[in-house]
Amino acid sequence: MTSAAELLNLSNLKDISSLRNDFPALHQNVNGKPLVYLDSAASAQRPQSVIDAMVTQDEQNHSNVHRGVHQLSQRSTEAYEGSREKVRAFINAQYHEEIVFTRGTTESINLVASSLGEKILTPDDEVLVTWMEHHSNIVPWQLACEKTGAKLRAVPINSNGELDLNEYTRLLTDKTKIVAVGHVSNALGTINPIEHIISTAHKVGALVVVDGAQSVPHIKIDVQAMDCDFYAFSGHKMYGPSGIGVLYGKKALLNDMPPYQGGGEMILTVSFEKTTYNELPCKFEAGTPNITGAVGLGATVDYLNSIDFDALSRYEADLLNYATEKFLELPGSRIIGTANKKASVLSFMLGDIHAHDLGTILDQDGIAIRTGHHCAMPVMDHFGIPATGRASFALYNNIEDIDRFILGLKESMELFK
Ligand code: C6P
Repeated sequence: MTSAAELLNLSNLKDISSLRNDFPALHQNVNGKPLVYLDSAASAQRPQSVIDAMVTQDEQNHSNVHRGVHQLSQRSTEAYEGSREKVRAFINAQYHEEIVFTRGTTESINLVASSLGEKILTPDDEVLVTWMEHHSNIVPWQLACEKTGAKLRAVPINSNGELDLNEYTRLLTDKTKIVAVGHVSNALGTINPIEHIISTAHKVGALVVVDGAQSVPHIKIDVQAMDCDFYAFSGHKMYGPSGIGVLYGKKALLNDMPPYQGGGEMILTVSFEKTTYNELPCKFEAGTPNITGAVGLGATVDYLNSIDFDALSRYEADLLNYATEKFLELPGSRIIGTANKKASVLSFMLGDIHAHDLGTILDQDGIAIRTGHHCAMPVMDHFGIPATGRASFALYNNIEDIDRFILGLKESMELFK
C-alpha cells in the first residue's frame, strides 16, 4: 500500500498547503466537525484577498461604470476595466476587447449560441457537441438549432469516459459549423485533447466554442496557443465571486456578431428609426454589469497569478491519485470516469447505497460532496446510472480531507449493512 508521504511530493505540499490558510470559509465546524470541503467543482471557496477587494469596492468605490465624470464612477470604471485587462493577460488573449464579462459560463455559451448560432446556422448545418457536456453546453445549442433548423450531433464517449476521437473525426464534416466542447468534464474529470479537437474542427471550417468552466482553476490557459474561437468560464469555480464570468472570443468573430441583449451601454446612438451599436466589448455588455463581481474576479486573477500552476497541477494530481487509491480499497467501490488524463474529480458509486444518502451521511460528519447527475444527464445515461457522488479537489484540500472522506464512506457502509 502506498503511503500518503510517498504519493505526495512533500516539497510541493509545503508550498501549496499553506494556501489553505487564505480561505476563511474552510476554518469552521459544520455539524460539529471541522469542515471538509470537497465540492469545489460546483463552486470553490474564495481567498481573503478576493473578499477584501470586493468589500473595498463596495465600501469606498462603488458607483456605475462608464457613465459618470465623478470620482467614484471613475474609480469603479478603472477597477472594472483593470479586471478586464487582468483576465486578458491571464488567458493570454490578444486584445482586451476579446474579454466580455457575463454572468458565468452558462451566459457566455448562451451568448454565442444565440448571437453567432442564429446568425450563421441554416437547416443544412450541424452543431457538434459531445456526450460528456454539461447541460449548459447542450441546451443553448438545442435552442439555436430549433430556431434555425440546424441539426445537433453528439460525439460518443467510451467506457472510461473519454471522447471517441475516431467518431469525432467521422462526425466532423463540411456541414459542421460549430463544435462546442468542454475542456474538462465536471461529471467525469476527463481532460479532453482540446488542441487536437480544435485543429481538426478548423480543417473543416468549423468554429470551436470551449466550455472552460472546469479547466480554468486547474490548467494554465493560453487561448492564442489553443487557437479556440471562443472560451467560456465562471468566476466562482476559480476561487472568485459568483454571478461573474467571461466569454473570450476572437475579435473578428465578435465584431461580426449581432448584439445578444439590448439596453444601455451596448449602443452608440438610439433613435426610433435606427440604433447603432457600441464597440467591443460593450456591444455585449448591455445594462449595468456586476461591477463588484468583476473587481473580485480581477483580485482572483491576482491570487492565481501568485501560484505556480505546474506545482498546483502536480499537487492536485497527487491528491486525486491518493483519493482514487484509497477509494478503490473500499468493497463495492466503482469510479465513473477513469480517463487517462483527469482533473481533480472523483465521481463514484459505492455498493448499492444511493449517492444522495451518501451525501447526507457525509454532511453529518462535516464533509461536503456533490451528489446527483451533475447537470450532465447524457453522461448518466451512457453509464446507465441515475446519479453519482462526486468529490472534487482544489488547491486548499489536503490528505487529511481525503482520509476523513474515506472514513466517512466507511461509516456510511456500516450504517447500510
Ligand atoms: N457545474 C457542477 O457542480 P455556471 O453555473 O454558469 O457557472 O457553470 C455552468 C457549467 C458549465 N460547464 C461545466 C463543465 C460546468 O461544470 C458548469 C457548472 C457545476 O459541476 C454546477 S452544475
